Amino acid sequence: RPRVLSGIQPTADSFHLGNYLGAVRNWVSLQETHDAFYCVVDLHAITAGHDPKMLRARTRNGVAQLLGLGLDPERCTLFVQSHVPEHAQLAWIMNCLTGMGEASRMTQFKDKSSKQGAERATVGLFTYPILQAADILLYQADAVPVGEDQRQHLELTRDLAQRFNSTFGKTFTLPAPYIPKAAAKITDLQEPTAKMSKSASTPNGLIELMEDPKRIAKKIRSAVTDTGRDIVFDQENKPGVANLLTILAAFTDRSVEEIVPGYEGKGYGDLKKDVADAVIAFAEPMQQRVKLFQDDPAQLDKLLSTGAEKARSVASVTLARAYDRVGFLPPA
Ligand code: AQP
Repeated sequence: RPRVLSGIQPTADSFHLGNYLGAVRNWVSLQETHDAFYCVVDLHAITAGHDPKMLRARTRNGVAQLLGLGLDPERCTLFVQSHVPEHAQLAWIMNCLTGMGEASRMTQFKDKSSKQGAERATVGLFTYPILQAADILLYQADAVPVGEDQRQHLELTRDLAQRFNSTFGKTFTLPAPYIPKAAAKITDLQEPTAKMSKSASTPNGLIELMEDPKRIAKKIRSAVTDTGRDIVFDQENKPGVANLLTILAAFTDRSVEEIVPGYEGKGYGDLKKDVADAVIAFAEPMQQRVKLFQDDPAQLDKLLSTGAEKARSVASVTLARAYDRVGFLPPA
């Protein structure tokens, strides 16, 4: 079975629609066909300031949400990044292989650091994609299911793997992005040219999977649509309508092309109602499943300890090989 690895940050109380449709939904299906490793990346979550108590709660809640969304620890390896120290260890080696110029070209860093103020951005935020490269390479992943926004980081991962391999001998598998065309990018409901994002979106532009269904419906009703009245899929001129169609298609397992003709003679209000119904039909039972997992922290911890053990059994082999290739003296 080919191997996949992906991660998600515990930086909010709830994952959002973009996280699910861009990434986690694919994780769920890939666990049937692939040797799948999924992690809640808490090391990444401290790159932009955080509260320790909140981080701990969000990490547990993140795991509960992933389980509620359909990850099954019998079918995949689910773990917390900081439980596997090899991530930070390999990241150091990758830091030493990355050029300053190369790292400076990462657009996500540019976006996030300009929002925070360039002086306040941490070195951790700067090296974030390098830690991400280590996450992926440790597991010799063949593919990485992520949203479109992560494509550039994956390119860096491939470059670093290639550089390590050609400098020190073949050690790492070159991973390919796994970004399905449908629903690869969900945009902000209020600003439909920007990606939906937990840190950048306004509360009304963001749909959190764990929020009250009534609020979800309200946000969708007040989503920015576009001038005109026709319901057509035109990302350039009608990004708001295109986003709603993308969401509806994803939740009803149809293509946008199949959906559009049904709206002939109908208005934006009809489309919004259908989108809200579809999202809520998914979110309500999901929230109930998540609550069951949240109510049993002992079971969560047990499951995570098994996950970390499975992850370490792979990561430690790769790290030992990398340490050897780099020339570190083994401890006697
Ligand atoms: N709007 C989106 N559309 C599609 N996919 C998305 N992802 C995030 N936003 C969208 C995908 O979600 C996965 C996990 O993301 P992450 O935890 O790394 O967080 P992120 O990419 O940093 O997500 P946010 O919401 O944008 O957080 P902030 O605001 O903190 O940056 C990834 O696979 C990502 O592609």
